[in-house]
Amino acid sequence: MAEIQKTLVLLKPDALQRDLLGEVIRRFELKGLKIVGLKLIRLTDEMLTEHYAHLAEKPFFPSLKQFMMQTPVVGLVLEGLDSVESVRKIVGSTNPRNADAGTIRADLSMNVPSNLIHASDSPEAAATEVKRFFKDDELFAYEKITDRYQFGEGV
Ligand code: IDP
Ligand code: MG
Repeated sequence: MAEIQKTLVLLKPDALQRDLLGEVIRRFELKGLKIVGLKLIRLTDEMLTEHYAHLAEKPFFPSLKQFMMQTPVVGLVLEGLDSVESVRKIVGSTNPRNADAGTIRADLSMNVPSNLIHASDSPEAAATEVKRFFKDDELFAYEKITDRYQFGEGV
């Protein structure tokens, strides 16, 4: 049974530098995901050490953190049916050269760490990551006239 979920997306410094913020957000809008949180965030070393804890032992960890601090990132919270999995599918796999055509990473990028986007990889991670980057009063609940088609039974 599908459920309405929130998921956390970060548009990385390469998306900002390459003027792709609008294009990437447009892809999520076209899917019908609802933007319930949106802001610029200046990431700190401390935030990144927590966020990328699973990569702490990798040789590229320091340069990954440097990359993520080059400019502010755009934080997005997207709501939709099974949005965690849907967003990961639209984003594509980590290495853009292996990602399926049609995904954002495959269509618009070709390198790591510059693969444009972070997206939560499980409902548990999404809950933790939304809280990590957004305060409760930065999340908005509102109705769109399309909700019945996108989230309901379409009648
Ligand atoms: P994900 O972003 O697809 O979930 P993770 O394995 O969680 O992938 O890695 C987080 C981020 O770290 C990647 O999106 C990418 O920017 C960077 N990264 C992953 N592997 C490498 C690597 O081998 N070299 C440099 N950067 C990497
Ligand atoms: Mg990840």
